[in-house]
Amino acid sequence: MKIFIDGKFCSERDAKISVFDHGLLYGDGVFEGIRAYNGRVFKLKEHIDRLFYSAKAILLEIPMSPGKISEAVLASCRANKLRDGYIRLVVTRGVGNLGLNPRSCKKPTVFCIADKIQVYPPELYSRGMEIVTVPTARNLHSALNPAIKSLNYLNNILAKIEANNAGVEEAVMLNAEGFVAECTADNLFIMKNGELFTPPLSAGALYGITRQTVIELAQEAGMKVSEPNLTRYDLFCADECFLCGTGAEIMPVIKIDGRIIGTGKPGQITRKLVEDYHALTKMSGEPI
Ligand code: PXG
Repeated sequence: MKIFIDGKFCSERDAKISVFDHGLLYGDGVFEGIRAYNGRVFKLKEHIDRLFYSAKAILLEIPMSPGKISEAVLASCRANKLRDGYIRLVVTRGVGNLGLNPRSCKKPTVFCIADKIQVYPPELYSRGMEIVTVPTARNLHSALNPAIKSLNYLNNILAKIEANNAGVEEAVMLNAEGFVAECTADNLFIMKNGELFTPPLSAGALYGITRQTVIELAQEAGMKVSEPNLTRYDLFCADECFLCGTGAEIMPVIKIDGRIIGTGKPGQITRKLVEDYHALTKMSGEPI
C-alpha cells in the first residue's frame, strides 16, 4: 500500500509519524473519512470543505490548497488502484515539543490512506441493528464543538465502549440537556407518520455529509424533512429509524433500549433511501 505523507508517497512500512507529533500527543488535528465508489470519490468537495472548516475552527493552517489536497486524495486512490474503498485524510498540528502549546509545532503533518473499510457486520444491513442510549453525553458546543471533526474522539469512543458493554454495536449519544445528538460516527434519522426527522446540528451533531445527502434524496422523493429536537421517547415511538455516515452508509435500526421500532424489521422508507443512496454513489463523484 502506498501512503501519502507530506507531499510524497511512501510504502506502508515507511509511513511513520513522529512520537512528538501533537496529533498523537494531544489529538490536536482534524480528519475526514471519504469513500470511493465505482472509480469516483463521492462528495469530495464537501469533505475537503469540511476539513478546511474544522482546521479553521482550531486555528490550524493546512499547508496545502484545497485543490492540492483533493488531488492528493485522487492520487492516493490511483497509487493503490482503488476504485471502491475508504480514504482517511488527516492533518495534524505537526511535530512540537512536550508541552501542549501548539506554537512549538512549526509545520502541520498531512497524510492520506486509501484502503477498505467495513464499519458494521454486513448481515446487520438486511436484519437491522439494535442500539442503546449511553450515559456519556455528547461534547458541549462551548467545550469542544461537535461540528469540528477533530482527532479528539474520546467522547465518541467512550460511548462506543458503553454500547459494546451493553452487547450492541452502536450508541445513541444525548446532549447535556437529554436531547438526541447523534451516534458515535453516524447521524440519526427517524420516520414518523410519513415524515422524516433528524436532530438539529445545534443539538450536538456533526454536519454529516451523508445526512445532507439523505435529506436531499428524501426531499426529491417528495418527503417532508424537519430538524426538531428529539427525545428518547421520539425514538421509541418512531415508525422507522436509521443511522447514516460515510463509513456506515445507511443502517436500519430495529431496537432502541429494548423497545422494538416499528415492525421490528428495516422500514420501507429506509429501504428506499438505501436504494437511492447506492444509486447516487454509483453515478456521481470526482473521477479517479
Ligand atoms: N457523526 C460523527 C461523530 C462522525 O464522526 C458522522 C457523524 C457522519 O458524517 P459523514 O459526513 O461521514 O456523513 C461522522 C463521520 C469510522 C468513520 O472510521 C467515521 C466517520 C466517517 C467514516 C468512517 O468509523 N465519521
